[in-house]
Amino acid sequence: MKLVGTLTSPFVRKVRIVLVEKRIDYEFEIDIPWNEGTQVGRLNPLGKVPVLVLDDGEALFDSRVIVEYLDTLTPVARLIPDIARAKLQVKRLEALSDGICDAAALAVMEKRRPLEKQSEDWIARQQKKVAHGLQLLALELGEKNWFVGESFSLADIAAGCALGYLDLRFPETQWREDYPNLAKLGEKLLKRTGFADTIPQEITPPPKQTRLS
Ligand SMILES: N[C@@H](CCC(=O)N[C@@H](CS)C(=O)NCC(=O)O)C(=O)O
Repeated sequence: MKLVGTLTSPFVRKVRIVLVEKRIDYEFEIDIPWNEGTQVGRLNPLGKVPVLVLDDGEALFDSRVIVEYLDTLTPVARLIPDIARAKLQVKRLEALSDGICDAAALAVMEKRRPLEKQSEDWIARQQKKVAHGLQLLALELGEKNWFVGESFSLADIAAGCALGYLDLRFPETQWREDYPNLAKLGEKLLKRTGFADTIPQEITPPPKQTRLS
């Protein structure tokens, strides 16, 4: 299977981490949907990454559908619990973390527009969602080791990706100072290969086809 995405997207990172945790081999194709010549629109009419292209050619999107599918492929490292209530908690926290990323990305895009076209209100609105989202994430984690139950799950992966994305796009966000419990979780997550190997960076992409396992 082939994953199409960028090195900065938190949604792509979530999928890459799930692939590592589940020990699934895949090919990674870097395609930036904003660039001229992007092929993303051929795979996903919404023009967004990640897209997972299955061996039979079917293209899966978005990241939540992809990770749910990947979790069914092998019993190695189950990331979404079978028990309905726990699954709901994991998916809710994933939605919260993804929502933080959506709002942060919208604020970034607005800031990239010419100054005279930018809306301060719009940026403030998105920043408020990020701030409130972080507040709830910290509350939900409390003093626990992991977000749901006693074990690492997709909720921890999604939250870690949101925190990493804030470091990339809003390094001035004081989430570590404001929420020491999230800071502790962030440190713990970075000890996992999947997280350590996918820290988002704005760098020149490597050659288009890269074999990863
Ligand atoms: N809900 C989607 C969000 C995907 C998304 O927003 N991807 C961004 C990159 S971070 C993108 O491809 N944007 C291109 C565009 O909006 O045209 C998911 O979870 O996969």
